[in-house]
Amino acid sequence: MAKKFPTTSKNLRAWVNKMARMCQPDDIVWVDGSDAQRMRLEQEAIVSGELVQLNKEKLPGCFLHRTAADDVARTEHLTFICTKKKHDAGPTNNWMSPGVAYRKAKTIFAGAMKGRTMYVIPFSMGPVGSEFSKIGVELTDSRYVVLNMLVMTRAGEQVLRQLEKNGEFTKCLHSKAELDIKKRLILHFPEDNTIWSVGSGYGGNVLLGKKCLSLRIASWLAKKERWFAEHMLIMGIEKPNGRIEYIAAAFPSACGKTNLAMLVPPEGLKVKGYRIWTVGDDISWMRVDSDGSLWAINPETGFFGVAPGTNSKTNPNMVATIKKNTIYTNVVLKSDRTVWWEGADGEAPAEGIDWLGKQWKPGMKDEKGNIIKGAHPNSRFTAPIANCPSASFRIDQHHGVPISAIIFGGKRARLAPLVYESFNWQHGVFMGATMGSELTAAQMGQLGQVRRDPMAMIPFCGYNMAGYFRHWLDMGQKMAKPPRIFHVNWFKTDENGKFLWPGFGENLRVLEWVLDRCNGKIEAEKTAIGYAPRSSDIDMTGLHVPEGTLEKLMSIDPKEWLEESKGIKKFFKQFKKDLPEELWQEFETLQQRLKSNA
Ligand code: GTP
Ligand code: SPV
Ligand code: MN
Repeated sequence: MAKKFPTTSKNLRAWVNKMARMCQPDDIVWVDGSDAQRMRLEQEAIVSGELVQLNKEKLPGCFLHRTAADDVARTEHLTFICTKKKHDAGPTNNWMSPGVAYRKAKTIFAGAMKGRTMYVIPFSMGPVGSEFSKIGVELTDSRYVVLNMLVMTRAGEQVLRQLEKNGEFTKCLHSKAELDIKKRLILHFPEDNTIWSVGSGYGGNVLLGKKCLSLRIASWLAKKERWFAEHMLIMGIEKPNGRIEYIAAAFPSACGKTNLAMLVPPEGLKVKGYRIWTVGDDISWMRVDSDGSLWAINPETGFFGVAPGTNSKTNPNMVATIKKNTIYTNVVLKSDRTVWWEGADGEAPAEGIDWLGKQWKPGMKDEKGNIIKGAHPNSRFTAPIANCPSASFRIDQHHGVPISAIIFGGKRARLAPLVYESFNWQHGVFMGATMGSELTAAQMGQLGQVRRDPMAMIPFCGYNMAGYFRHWLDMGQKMAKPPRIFHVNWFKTDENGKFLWPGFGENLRVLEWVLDRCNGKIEAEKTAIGYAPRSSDIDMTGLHVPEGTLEKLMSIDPKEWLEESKGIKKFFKQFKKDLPEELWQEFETLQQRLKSNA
């Protein structure tokens, strides 16, 4: 018994016992974080078919996993915030009362782990013991989940010791159950510090330390404890004089966070000697420190990145990162036991096994005549940050890094210019609150449709978003030196639907302007929507784009913006009286500026 329950925390033991009585696993195994245990689990997962061992010479320590065909992305319509009062979840979240939610889920969890092992994973989001950090314990019947959590979080014995100090932790329960979409629920109980996820085996639904704890539960805590839990990358930009400035950027899912966080400076800017440091690619926890500025940590230790489009040209740092100790999900298996996806390096293989496990050849078509992709558009890899050549040396710093700029962005074929800056903090909050973006493969839904996605948090805010906006406004008051706020769009297209901006490494040209603005080095042009770069202020050295490209990228059409405002107004109105008055003021003054420019 002592071996099975290696903790002195009564709280934890009681909860594990209770959940085990409900799920009825054959066995309970505590995850200790050792290499020996991990390797044992890998071997078991190969035998059970959960993992395929990849080529040991070319991809050492790498595995392939395939999910069920209808379990390939976060299922937002099955994701709920379960608060006593519906109003606390707000109009943008799915809501269920805790009583109903527990009851519904219990019927699915009951006996769901029969014939399986229940793994107990103690994990810390953030460095163990840091004042930023939060502890969770995930119970799961999936070895794939355990192996992913070991990459994505600090997990194992030392976390248990930390937990025992005050006994507090987020209770995270997961079961694959039957992997039946009709019996799938992702439930958050912020009032109980609890997450229940059942019926899925896909990343964001089941790696409960990630979106569920680090954003939905953490955003609730952050409001209460006056900090930020955000869907943001964190990166450092080092100048030749050795000074590193850090920025945090919020883009919706599959809109370029991972790529920006580890960009390689473009050829044309090489002489300037920049160096990039990756702190995080998805989640940022930020606190106001005694110096009055905002400090950030990345609570994770791994990347759960989008595979399609990743190659040596777009993201060489990631290509290097995923050469070892990586779990690939839903990509193509080649005959030499390496992997491939659309937009990977090299030619498509003559044949392979696709993400569904079927024999596949490039160019194959379905009965409707559409090309069948080998890898799922939301196929991903799980890899340790430590593998990344640009990994920051401050990742384990308890204190994090100071943030000079916050950048919002989305995927917009039209409307939003390449870059602009807010007039002040309040206007910056308005810019974030009115973000829009086209839907991608990272969520189940209609691809390409524009939806409002404030601060890239619409799927992740664990409470009433009107309160979240209030929190953002209040935090501005709390800081002596608030970061400046910007908006970017790498995805504007021309008349033929081609991207106008080359993106990826070239995005550093925009960040250069952002930092120059933060340091008060250059003036800017005042436009209806914010400060914009003067035409000569973005360094275009070595960039071969047709004449007039920058003008097209920077153009602001007041009529289009007035049209956009209708959607913003509708979005704001659903919050009724809860919406902070400041945001309506910003809305009105924007209307006036647009009308006088139209
Ligand atoms: P999540 O992990 O879902 O939160 O996504 P993310 O925001 O980290 O997005 P990621 O960096 O993985 O990029 C998603 C897709 O956008 C990939 O297919 C990239 O190749 C593509 N992409 C990233 N940056 C750029 C860019 O600057 N320009 C263009 N055109 N595409 C980009
Ligand atoms: C996202 O969808 O924003 C992701 C992947 O980063 S997931 O972990 O599935 O949420
Ligand atoms: Mn994300």
